[in-house]
Amino acid sequence: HIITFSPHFLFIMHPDAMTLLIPQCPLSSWMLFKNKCFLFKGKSNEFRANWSYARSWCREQGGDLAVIDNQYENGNYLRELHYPTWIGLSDLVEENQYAWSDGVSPVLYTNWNENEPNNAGGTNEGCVSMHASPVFHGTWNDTKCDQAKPYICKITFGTSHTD
Ligand SMILES: [Ca+2]
Ligand SMILES: [Ca+2]
Repeated sequence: HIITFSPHFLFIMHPDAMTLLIPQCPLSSWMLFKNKCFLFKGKSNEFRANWSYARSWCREQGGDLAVIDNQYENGNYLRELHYPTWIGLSDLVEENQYAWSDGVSPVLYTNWNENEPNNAGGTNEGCVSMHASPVFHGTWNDTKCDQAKPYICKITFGTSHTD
């Protein structure tokens, strides 16, 4: 018997009074990966946005831009990566101090491409995207925040975003 429903967990009361917690993503378009739901927005060219808009959009869904914590997780996104794609990392708050846009996740892992981050051409590149080209596939690049790109949102279980 289903007794209650929350955005992220389905609570089921087993006949033997054993309660099961089954992680649920908010909509079927979100995919469950370990303790996160993620949504790849714009992968088929239908929609692209600058980094700030992308972050706002993800927050409106109750999440934030993607946080990537390890190589395994980074690899999980690559199957759908066809164009340089925003993730939640930036150095907008303090130059050269890269932080995740949810404001709480520590930077546990980075996958910079060779010679990145580089503020290319002496410009202030502040937002991070994943390369989609065959050669640099899945590596990270600091780039200009006002470029329109696909993006990845995440919702992490056990946290809620308050802004
Ligand atoms: Ca920078
Ligand atoms: Ca760069």
